[in-house]
Amino acid sequence: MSIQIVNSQPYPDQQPGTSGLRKKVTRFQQSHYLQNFVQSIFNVATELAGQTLVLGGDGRFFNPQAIQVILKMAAANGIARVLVGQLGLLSTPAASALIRKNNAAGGIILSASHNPGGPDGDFGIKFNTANGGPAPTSFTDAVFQASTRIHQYRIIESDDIDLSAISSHDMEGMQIEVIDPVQDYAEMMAQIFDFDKISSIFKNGFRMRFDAMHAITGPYAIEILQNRLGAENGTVINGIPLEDFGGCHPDPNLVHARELVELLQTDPTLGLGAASDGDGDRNLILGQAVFVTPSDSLAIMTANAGLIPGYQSGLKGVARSMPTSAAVDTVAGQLGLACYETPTGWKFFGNLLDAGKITFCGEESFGSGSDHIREKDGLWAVLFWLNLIAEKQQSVADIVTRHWARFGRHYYSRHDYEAIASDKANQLMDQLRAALATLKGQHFGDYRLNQCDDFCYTDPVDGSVTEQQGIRLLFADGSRIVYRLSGTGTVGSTLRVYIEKYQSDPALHSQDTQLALAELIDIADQVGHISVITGRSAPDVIT
Ligand code: VG1
Ligand code: CO
Repeated sequence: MSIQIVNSQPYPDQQPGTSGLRKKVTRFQQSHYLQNFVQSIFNVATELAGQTLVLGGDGRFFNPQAIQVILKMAAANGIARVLVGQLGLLSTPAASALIRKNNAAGGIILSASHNPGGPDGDFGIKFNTANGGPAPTSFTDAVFQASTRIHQYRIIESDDIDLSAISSHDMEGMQIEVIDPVQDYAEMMAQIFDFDKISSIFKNGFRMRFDAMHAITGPYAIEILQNRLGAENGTVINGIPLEDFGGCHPDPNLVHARELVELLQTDPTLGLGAASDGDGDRNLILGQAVFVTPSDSLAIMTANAGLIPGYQSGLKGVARSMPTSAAVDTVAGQLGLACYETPTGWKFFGNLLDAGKITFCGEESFGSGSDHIREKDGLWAVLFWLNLIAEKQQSVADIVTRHWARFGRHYYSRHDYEAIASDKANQLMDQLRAALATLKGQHFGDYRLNQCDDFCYTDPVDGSVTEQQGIRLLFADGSRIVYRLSGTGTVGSTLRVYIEKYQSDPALHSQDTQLALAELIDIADQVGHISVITGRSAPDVIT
C-alpha cells in the first residue's frame, strides 16, 4: 500500500457557511488547504469507511484537480467505493439522487453554487449525508473543530484516474465507478412528470429557452428538454459547461440572467424562459412580461400539485425559509396543509422531509424542491412549470394572475448590499438587535409594528435550536421586513433585506413591485440605518 501520511498545519478559516466551505480559488490552491478540509470531513464522517461515497462537482476551475485529490484521500481513508460523475461532473440535485439510489453513506460536492468561477473566482466543497441532503449544523461544526486541530492527512500515492469515459477502476482496493452524470436523474424526472403531455405541447409549437449559464445543467437540460421531450434545437442556451462560466455570474436572477430576459422581451413566441445556477439547484421562471418570484412559484406549485403525476396522492405539508414570502402559507391555510418556517439553508428542510412532514419546500433565493431528493432542484422546477402549462393550457402570466386572484398577491423583493465591510455589517445587525425591545408597537406612517425578533428555530423533529437567523419586523397588516447577513459570500459581508406586503384585492394587483413596496423600503432604511452605517444609497442587486 502506498498510503502517505502528510504533515500539515490547520487553517483558521475553514468554517462552513450556509452551504459548505466557500473561498476564493487561490485560497483553495494553498498547500494542504483542500486536503485539510477533506481529511476533517473523513475524520468526522467515520461512517464512510467501508461504504460508498458519491463524488462530483459543477465543473468550475479547480474541479478536476480537487476530484483527483479527493479520490486519493478517499482510498487512503478506507472508503470502499466511489461513484464519480464522468469528467468529475455532477449537479447538486443529481448527486443527492445518486446518494439515495445507491445507499451511499454520503457525498462530496464541489461547487460554490451561484458564485463566479475561474482562477480568480470562488471554489467550494460541501458534504451531504446518507439521506442525500446537506450535512446538519452539528456535523459542519464538528468538521470545523476537526480542521482547527488537524496536523496530518492521508493520501494514496498514485496516478490520476482517467475520468473521460464511463469505466471502472481499482485504486489500492477502492473501487471507482465513473458514471454518466445525467441518466439516473433524467429517469427520475420521467417518473415524476408527465413527459408525454409535455412532449405534446412542444409538438404543437410551444417554444422556450433554458439558460444553463455555461454551468452544470447544460448536459442535463439538453438530454431532458431537447432529446427526451422534443423541444427544438437551440432551446438550451449557454449549454456547454465552462470552468469560468464564460466569465459570467451563474446566478439565475433578473440581473445576471439578462440575456434570457432580453430574449423573452424580443421574441413574443417564447412561452417560457428558465435558468439554473452553477450547480443546478436553483431555478428562474419567466413568462411573457412576467417574472415568477420564487416565493410565488412555491405557492403555485402547492396549489396545483394534484396536476402532477408524482404528487397526485396529495401533499404531506410544505415548508419555506423564514425570509421567503408567506404566499405559500396562504395556500396551505386554505388547503388545510401544515406549513413550516425554517432558517435559511436547505439543510433545515432535511428533518421535515425525512420525517414525512412535508412534500414541497422552497426558498426566496430561487430554490424549490420536493421529497424526491434532499436538495433544491432547478430542472425539477422547470419541468413542474412545463407540466403545469401542458395541463392547464394557460400561459405563465395567466397561471400567475389567476393564482393571485384566488389567493391574493404577496408583493416581494430582496435588496442585497454586497461586499460591505464586515464591522459595519455587524454594527448594523447589533444595533437592530439592541433596538428590538423599543421598536415594538411603534407606528411608521400607516404601518404599525406588531412584533419584532431575531428569528430562532426549534426543529420540530429533533428539538435542536438555531438562534440569530435574521431580524424580523412584522407589521399589523401582515407586511414584513427581514434583515440578515449572507453565509455564502467570500468578500466582506453581504446584507440582505427582504420586504413583503400582502394585497388581497385583485383590483390593486397591477402595481409595480418596487412601487408597491416603496414605503416599506423607506422604513427598512430608517429602522436599519442602512445608508447611514454602510454609506450606500442603493442596493447592488434588487430581485
Ligand atoms: C444563499 C441563499 C440561501 C441558499 C444559499 C445556498 O445563502 O440566501 O437561501 O440556501 O445561498 O444556495 P446566503 O446565506 O448567502 O443568503 V446555493 O444555490 O448557493 O447552494
Ligand atoms: Co446552487
